Amino acid sequence: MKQIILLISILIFISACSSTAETKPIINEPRIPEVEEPSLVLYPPLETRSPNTDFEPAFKAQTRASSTQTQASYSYAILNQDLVEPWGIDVLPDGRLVITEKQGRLVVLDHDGTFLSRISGFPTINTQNQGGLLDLSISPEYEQDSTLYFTYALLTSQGSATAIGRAVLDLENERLNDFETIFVALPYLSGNNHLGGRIVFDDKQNIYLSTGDRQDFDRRMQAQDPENGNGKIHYLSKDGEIVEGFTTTVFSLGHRNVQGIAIHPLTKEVWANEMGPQGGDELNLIQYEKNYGWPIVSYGEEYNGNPIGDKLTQKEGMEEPRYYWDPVIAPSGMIFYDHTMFEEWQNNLFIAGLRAEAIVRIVLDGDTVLAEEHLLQSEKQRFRDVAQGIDGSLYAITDAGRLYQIKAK
Ligand SMILES: [Ca+2]
Repeated sequence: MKQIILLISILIFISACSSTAETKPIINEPRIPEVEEPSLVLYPPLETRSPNTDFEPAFKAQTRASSTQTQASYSYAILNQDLVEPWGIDVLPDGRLVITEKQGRLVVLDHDGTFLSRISGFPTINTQNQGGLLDLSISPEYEQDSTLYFTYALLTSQGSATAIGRAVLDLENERLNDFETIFVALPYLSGNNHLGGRIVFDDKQNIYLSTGDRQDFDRRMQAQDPENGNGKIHYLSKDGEIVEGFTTTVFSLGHRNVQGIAIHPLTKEVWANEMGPQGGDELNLIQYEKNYGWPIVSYGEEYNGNPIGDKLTQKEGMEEPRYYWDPVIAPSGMIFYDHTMFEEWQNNLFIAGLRAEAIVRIVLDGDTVLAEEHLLQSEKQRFRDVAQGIDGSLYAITDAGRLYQIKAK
């Protein structure tokens, strides 16, 4: 027994020494010149489990980058736990929260999580499996038009498809007025999975919308077909039309199931995460007309262990993910943080992690991942989406129906 205690003590001592020894020096150089950033302390990578595959990353820090920890003290609270399968969250200009529930309802909460109303009135939606009422975004001119944009698995007699609709929110009468579907990513198909569905506006008031490959093995190649609406990121006007100067809504192709899109506050780059196969979740920098490889290249494998295609991770004409996770984190909604409440979080990505059961913070250095942190891991929640409050706090919703808020202390 004594020997065991001694052995454990030695092991604890060695691991304490090695983690200190591996802690890298504080990086003082600002990574984006316009912004004075506080110091970032780097630690060994968070992920220590064996990967599912034996692929080599294409460049340093393409996976298992250093980890870091938020230096500021913060607190968090569960503001509401009565949401029913919430999927998307956004913030009104007055700080109130609008949240979609998968079965087809919009919930309005006060900034402190107090329930205000639950509103229905959506078109016919396929709510099976990964279908449902999905994401939402306030109109870029919300203060003038009170309009909300929604994504959903529109259900018709020919099957379902990822669609965008918009309506005017009438808070006084607790209803949505003038609901109209403005875009459908064709074709309609049977099946209820890999529907993408994230929506974000850029500063030109145009929309980025993600779609998915619709999961079935024999449909995957749709992602490579520029004429097909699935497995893409679409770029649309706020009326759901092709943007002036473009010839198609397809902005990028070769996506499996993009569940998070965000625009960098300074560079205006479009970043997207992607639910990969086993061991192949990705973070991509999205550029026009680029091919992101699915299902030709991937760092993952089938969930039964079979290889994807010819087991390639790189191919000419196909973009490398800027980062990948093996094992997967199942990334969902994502934002760039842009507020002074947490100076050290400025321009960092925050990704809701379903499988990770954490809010994943990613610190970027240009197009490379510098560090990763998992927040609220002790809560053991499947995080579905995140949003930034008007006060700079961070909100997150979970599959179990919780609304969290993280604030600086
Ligand atoms: Ca890819």
